[in-house]
Amino acid sequence: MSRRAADLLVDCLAAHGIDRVFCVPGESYLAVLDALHDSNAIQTIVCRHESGAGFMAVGDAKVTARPGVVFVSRGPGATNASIAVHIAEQDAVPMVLFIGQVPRAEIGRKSFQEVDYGKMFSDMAKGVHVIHDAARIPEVVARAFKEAQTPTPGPVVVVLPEDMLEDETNTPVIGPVASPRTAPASAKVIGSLANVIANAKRPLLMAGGMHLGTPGGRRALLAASEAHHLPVVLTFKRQDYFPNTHPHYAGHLGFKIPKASVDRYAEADLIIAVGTRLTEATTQGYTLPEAPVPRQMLIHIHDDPSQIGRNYHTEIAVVADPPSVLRALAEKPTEAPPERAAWIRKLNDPVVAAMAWKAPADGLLDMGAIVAALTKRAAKDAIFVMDAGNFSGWLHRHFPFSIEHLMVGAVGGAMGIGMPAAVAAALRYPGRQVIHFLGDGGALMTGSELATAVQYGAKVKTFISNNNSYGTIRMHQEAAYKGRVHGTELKNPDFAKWAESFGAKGLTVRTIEEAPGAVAEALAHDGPVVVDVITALEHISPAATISSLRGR
Ligand SMILES: Cc1ncc(C[n+]2csc(CCOP(=O)(O)OP(=O)(O)O)c2C)c(N)n1
Repeated sequence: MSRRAADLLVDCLAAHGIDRVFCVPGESYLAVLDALHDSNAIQTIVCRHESGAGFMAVGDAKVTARPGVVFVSRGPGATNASIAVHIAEQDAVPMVLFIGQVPRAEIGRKSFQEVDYGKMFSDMAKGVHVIHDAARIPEVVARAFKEAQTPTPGPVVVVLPEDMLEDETNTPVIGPVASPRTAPASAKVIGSLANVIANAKRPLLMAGGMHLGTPGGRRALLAASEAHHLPVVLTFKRQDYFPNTHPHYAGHLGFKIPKASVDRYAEADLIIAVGTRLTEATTQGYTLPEAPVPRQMLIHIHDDPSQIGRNYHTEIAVVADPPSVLRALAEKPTEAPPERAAWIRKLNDPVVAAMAWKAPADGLLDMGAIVAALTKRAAKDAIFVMDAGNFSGWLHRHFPFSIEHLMVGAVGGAMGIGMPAAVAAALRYPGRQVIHFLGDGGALMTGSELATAVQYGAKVKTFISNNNSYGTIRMHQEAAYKGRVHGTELKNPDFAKWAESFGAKGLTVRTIEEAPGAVAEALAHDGPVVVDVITALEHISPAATISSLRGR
């Protein structure tokens, strides 16, 4: 059966299980929009900025563990979307970005809005594929989805010359290729891991990566920790992988965690890194473990062999599916040496002590008051989305995440992911609370995707920390160039009115006392809400004030 290339492309996406695409339209892929017009299988979500569309795809991938799909136009559209490609690479998230391109006969002439995407994305994407021949659409789409998902997930770019999309072809659809999976670790390997663990006095299980984020992965982590008396420290923005109230919980490896905690973790005589790529944030700048030769024995369990031994001299490398290794370990419980109980307490006690939020003595409002109210009111399976910035620190420190929660944010630290990812999460799980923390800086980067939330009925609850500052950078500025404030101050709109103008509900919180009522009202509202939280810049992070940074 002969059909238009664009129709074949859409059928191929459906065959790969894609049911939603995010886009900003462009004349360079009009034929695909026309094909999507008739698709019952795929919903098109039209966004306000290509970074929003890209971040929605990243957010969708984060909450489904399936590839997110974006369509953007050439040049300006693709350059706007590039931030999401970067984050998909940094965060190891499967994403396929389709870009309309100039007609084939114009390629290479520096035509209107033309870009060489192979060059542009060479340090970000896992692959860039240009489809010159409509007959090869099924093959290239299958390759793109496989590449995006295995072995380490990431972004793949597919370039679609606009005239190719109008060609006729009778090539049949190809479904997904079987995903190559690493074999489970052998009984011998599991036995020797158990043996090493049993002999360690101060082992530390460092858990992260996408595979452990599945419900089964989380259960396996808990079971292995309990079977082997292992304290668990989670990597950056993976705080939902292990119950934060469990006595084995040792905290998370975010930015600006107290030095005392890092020093305690460093006392470990064995680090078992599972699922994580041991990136800069996780390893506290390659100090935990210390690169290139750790001070303690390092076991690294990952399903991608290229991730093991990259920065670290690793004594035991296990190339296997991380949840399956943990499940197998859980079936071979060990006794711990007598010192272990004290070690577990040493790591857990400070976390417990820091978790409960206490109203600050100066009475100033910060995001802690919102977190305290959410701790009482958020649903057991609420999804927490956070943009990048210091405001998220209160959530990291004071909210007791369980393995039913989901935490979504950019490990790679991109501002602007918050609102789009929250919209994507709310569309994917319309029955769950989606609670979104945002700064006033990030709010005006991609906050206009609130329009997309209203358009598609995504009931996102956004809490904006409004401190009239790019606060995180102000903090660094105060530390490096005391008192020389420049380029970090902001003048904001009234965010409650701003929200109302989109058709969302707008609320304002000015005092600690107002926080519980506003949280209750926001959660009860059947639609998107923005709460403008007028936070004190003095409380620049959960651990510091501007005065303390200035040495007062
Ligand atoms: C896209 C992008 N641009 C710039 C930065 C650098 N940066 C990190 S945090 C931050 C300030 C965030 O300000 P805001 O959203 O108001 O939150 P706050 O730090 O005040 O809590 C900036 C500019 C970044 N991470 N991402």
